Parts: sequence; structure tokens; C-alpha cells
Amino acid sequence: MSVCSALLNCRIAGGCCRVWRGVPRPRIHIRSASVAESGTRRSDEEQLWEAEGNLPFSRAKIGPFFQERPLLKNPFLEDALLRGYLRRHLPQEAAFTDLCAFGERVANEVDGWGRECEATPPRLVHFDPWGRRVDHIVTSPTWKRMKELSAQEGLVAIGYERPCGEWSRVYQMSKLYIFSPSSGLYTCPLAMTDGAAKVIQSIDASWLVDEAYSRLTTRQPERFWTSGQWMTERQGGSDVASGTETVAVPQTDGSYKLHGFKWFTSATDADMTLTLARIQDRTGATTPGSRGLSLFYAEVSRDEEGQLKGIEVQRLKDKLGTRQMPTAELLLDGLPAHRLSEEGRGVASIANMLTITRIHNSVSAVAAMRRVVQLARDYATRRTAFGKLLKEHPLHMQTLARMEVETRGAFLLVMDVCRLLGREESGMASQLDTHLLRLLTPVVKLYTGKQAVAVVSEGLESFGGQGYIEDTGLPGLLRDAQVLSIWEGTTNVLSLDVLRSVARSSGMVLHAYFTHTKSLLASASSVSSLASAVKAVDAALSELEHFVQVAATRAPGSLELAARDLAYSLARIYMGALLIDHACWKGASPSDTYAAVRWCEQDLCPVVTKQARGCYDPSTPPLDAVLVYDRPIQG
Ligand code: UCC
Repeated sequence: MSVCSALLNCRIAGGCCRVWRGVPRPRIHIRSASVAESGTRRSDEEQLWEAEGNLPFSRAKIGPFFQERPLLKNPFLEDALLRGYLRRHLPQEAAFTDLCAFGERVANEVDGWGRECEATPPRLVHFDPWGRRVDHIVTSPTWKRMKELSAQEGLVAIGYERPCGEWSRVYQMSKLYIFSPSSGLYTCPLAMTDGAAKVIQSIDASWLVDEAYSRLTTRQPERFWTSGQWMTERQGGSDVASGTETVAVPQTDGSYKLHGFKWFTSATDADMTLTLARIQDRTGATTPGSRGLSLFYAEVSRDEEGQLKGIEVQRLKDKLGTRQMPTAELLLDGLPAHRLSEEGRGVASIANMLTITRIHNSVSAVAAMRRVVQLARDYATRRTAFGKLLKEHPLHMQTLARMEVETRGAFLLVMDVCRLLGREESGMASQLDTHLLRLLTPVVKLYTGKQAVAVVSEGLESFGGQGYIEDTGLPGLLRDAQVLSIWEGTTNVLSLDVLRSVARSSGMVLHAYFTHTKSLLASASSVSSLASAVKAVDAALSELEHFVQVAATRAPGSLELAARDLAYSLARIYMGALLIDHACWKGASPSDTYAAVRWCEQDLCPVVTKQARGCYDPSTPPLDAVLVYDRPIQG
């Protein structure tokens, strides 16, 4: 026996002897001690032991200690950065009051509804009791309550009422940010509803859809409609141009009937949808590729028999997360529809919707990060380990601080994109703003989607094993975060969209980026506490500028391998500049400075770092492929 194990045995034996000395050991009961099981009798000794109050587990066999749960407090009041940002930019007191009241409602009421949506997921009823096909998607009462709440609180309407002028989108998205992690994924239909309203607003054919627009943007719950966005077919949702098989058959009254199969339609209990299809000519022929796609508007309605008009719901999807929300496969079999875009301009027309849903996606991503940080830091004030509270463990605080820095960078980037959107919509945008919005929309979506998964995952770990237990509500945060980097454009598809925006603007989006990022650093030039951060962003910006200048001289397409790292570099540098700029605001706190400095310690320009390591050399793709398909040597 080793010295250690001898000592250990001695301690255990000694301890036991002290506790049990002179008293026979009671039998250990697994179930409740207060009710004797039929056919068993407790011994006199056991009863005596309990009567003397010596048995700590006599009433509840699980013992008296319970870990305290983390508390969700008003997410608006708990968020120093959100409040600081709004104080800086949004002068309207009414918006503040509204956000504060809404935060209270989210913490005390809505969060419970969100949990209920998760506990009662939607189900599909194909047939009525008499065998008629009905295809009813049955959702929980709380899911329906979310719809009413969304209308009442103006979660879409604010973006169109514009009560705060150019800052209205920031106000609307702040509200959604508070709502999102408690919404039971209701932010998904709201994203598409907002996107549909935006598309309708931006097209000529609005007389066709006046009523729909007013319903999408109303605050009256009984009139409020949500919209779907049916883009994904069996061949996939990324390469829409070649994957869309749905055809639109012209009708004599100028309308169309749609026939096709939509493979992934989210929040399918929507009242209407926007979707893409190929118009058939008289011979039944269609134009292939992107130029063959047009944008259509269709209402989801039922006939007198109660059957869906022109739609069969094949099944609901069995997803990793977002289970609160119905996602379905739909057969379109003569769905009545109206064309909204010019023929062949479907992708360009739905791009407005994609811009909005990608921004919503980013808001949800940063909201998920913020929520897990809020819960984790609260828990750290309650949970004791190794003799002290978690918040007294420097390593634990370092971990939470790193999550906080990620969340802050993401928040400022998301809000800056909302600011640009608001400027564009209120007619205040300069050419530079418009270019920046185009470039930063895919950047913010792809970067925050990845951050959310990492930060939420780290957040779960900070609860130890409890972070892995379903009914704490914590694992759901991670499952729901995973979709954020997938739908509305995966990381690689969006990285290529960044290149597309550069090519289509002949590099003007990058010119806007460099100009604006430099201007963000201006106020920090004489702030010594930010010197290291400014130096890092300045250096990274110069490296990036040089990289794109050289890349511009190369063949188109040569940048593809660098696309993801380029997008990450754009995000990290811009976030660094935003953090620095925010730390220079007169109302900033020392924490704002600290966050900026910490952010800028990472590799801000991975595209240059990796280029220097030869990652984009022509030899790389074949070597990557050999590595991926590496097989054991035969023989
Ligand atoms: O449907 C889905 C799930 C729904 C759930 C929604 C929930 C949201 C909730 C969030 C909050 C919780 S997922 C479906 C996801 N699918 C996508 O996102 C599509 C991903 N693929 C792309 O983005 C591709 O890049 C495509 C489809 C846009 C590529 O199509 P094309 O036809 O090959 O692209 P082109 O030819 O380059 O562009 C066609 C036109 C051009 O305009 P013109 O002709 O005027 O030059 C482009 O400039 O479209 C324009 N365009 C854009 N404009 C293309 N992309 C954009 C853009 N991002 N912004 C502006």
C-alpha cells in the first residue's frame, strides 16, 4: 500500500469511527425515509438514531444541499454595453423606457413562455378523424402568444414606423436582442417577416401586396402576419441558382401556380411566403441558372373543406435545435402565387430579404452570447468550489472575461450594421455607408455565427455538469446557436459573398472599409491606455490593405482560398476599431478600454499570417485533398 492510499484509508476509517462510534450503522435507504415500505420495519436502533436528529439524510434521502440556480434578471438593465451604446447614440428617452419595461417583461414572463415552446414542440396532424387530409401544424399556446407579443411590442413594426429616425433599426434590434434567447425561436419568423416587408417596400409591384405589407408591419395582434422564406429545395439551399426546380405556370389572369418541392421551410405556420420559381413558357420549358429565377408572393390559406390550397406538408424536420419552431418539407402542387420581381430577377430581388435575415441572425447570435455570459456571471456569485465562490477564482474570471470580450466585439459590429441599415432606410446614407453595409452584412453574419457557438459552448462549461443537463435550459442555448452559422448562408458561402461584393463594386466596398476604419481610430490617437490596441489595429489594417492591393493584380478567382480568412480579418480589425472608438466616448468606462485592449491582442489579420505560411499557394488545394482522403498504406 502506498503512503498516500494508507493515509487516505486511515482518514476515511477514522472519520467513520468518529461519526458512528457506539451506534449500530443504520441501513442505507435509497427511497424516501419518512414512509416505511410495506413489509419492512425499521429497527429500533434506526428509529432511535433518527429521533435523536443524528441522521442527516433521514427526511430527504437526497440530502439538504441544493445548488443555487442562476437567475435571469432584466437583460436590459444587466447589460452595461447595450445601455452605454444607446446612451451614446439614441437620445430618445421613450426608447429607453420601452426597452427597460420590455426587459422586465422578458425576465419575468416571456422567458417562461420560451421554455414552454421548447417543452411543447410543434407537431403535424396529417388527417382529421374522418380521414380527410388537413396538414395542420399544431403549435403550443405560448408560440401563439409570442406572435401576439411581437405585434404588440412592435418587434417588426418599429423598423418601419421609424420612431427614432436613422436610429430606428438600432432601437428595433436592441429590443430583439433582449427578446431573442427567451423567444422560443420566435425571432426566426420575425426575421423573415421583416425581410418580406423590406422586399415589398423595395419593389414596384407593391399594389399587389399592400395588404400583406400592412399586416407584416402592424402592431395589432389580430391583423399581424408572419412570412416564410422558401428558398431551399432538395438539391440544397446554397446554390439556389441551380438547385431550384420549382416551376411557375402562368394563369390567364396574370397570376401563377407553383409546382415544386421546398425542402426546408422554417416557421411554416406563416400566413404568407416569398419564394423562388422558374416561369414555364408555353412549351413547358424554363430558363436554367440564376437568370431563370423569379420571385413570387403566395398566401398560405385553406379552402372550404379546410385543406391547404396548393400545399401538402410532407413532414416536420427532426432538427438538432430550434425544435420550438416548425420546419417542414412542402410539396407545392398548384400554389396560387403572384410574381413580385421582373422575370429572371428573383435572386437579386430576394437579396433584400437575405440582408435583413442575416442581420437578424447576427442579432440572435450576439444575444445568445450575452445571455450565457449573464447567466454564467450570476452563477459565479452563487456556486462555491474549492472553498470559495467561482467569482473568486481568477482563472474562472479570466474565462468569463474572454467570453465578455467576444460578446462586446460582436455586439458593436452588429449594432454598427444596424446603424448603417437605419441610415440607408431613412435616406441618410452616404455612398460610403451603402458600400459598408453591403460588405459588412455577410461579414457580421458569418463571424458572429461562429462566435456564438464557441462562446455559448464555453458558457455551458462554466456551469460544470449542470451545463449539460437539458432541463436547466442551458443545452438548448447551444443547440439553437449551432444553426446560426448554417442557415441564411454558411460561413463559406458568405465568405464568397464578401468576394462577390468586392467584385461587383470594383473594390469600392473595401475602399469604404479602409476609410471608415481609419476614421474610427482617430479619436484614440492620444489615449495612452489604448496605444497598444490602436497600434495593433493600425498595423493589421496596413497589412490587409497591402494584401488586397496585391490580390487585385492577380487573376479573378485566385482569392477564393483566402476568402474565409479575409472575412475573418475584416471582422476582427473592424471590431477592434469599434471597441477602441467606443472606449474613447466620454461616457466610457475602464472596462471599455480593457475590452478593446484584450480584443486587439489576438491575430487581427489571419489572412496575412496564413498567406505568409503558404496556406494559399497553388500546391495547397491538392495537399488539402490528399490529407482529407488520407488512407492507410496497403500491405
Ligand atoms: O431558407 C432558409 C431557412 C430559412 C430560415 C430563416 C431564418 C432566419 C432567422 C434568423 C434569426 C434567428 S435558408 C436559405 C439560405 N440560403 C441562402 O441564404 C442562400 C445562400 N446562397 C447565396 O447567398 C448565394 O450567394 C446566392 C444564392 C445569392 C448566389 O446566387 P447567384 O444567382 O449565383 O448569384 P449572382 O449571380 O452572383 O447574383 C445574382 C444577383 C446579382 O445582382 P445583379 O444581377 O443586379 O448584379 C447580385 O449582385 O443577386 C445579387 N446578390 C446580392 N445582392 C447576390 N447576393 C447578394 C447579396 N448578398 N446582397 C445583395
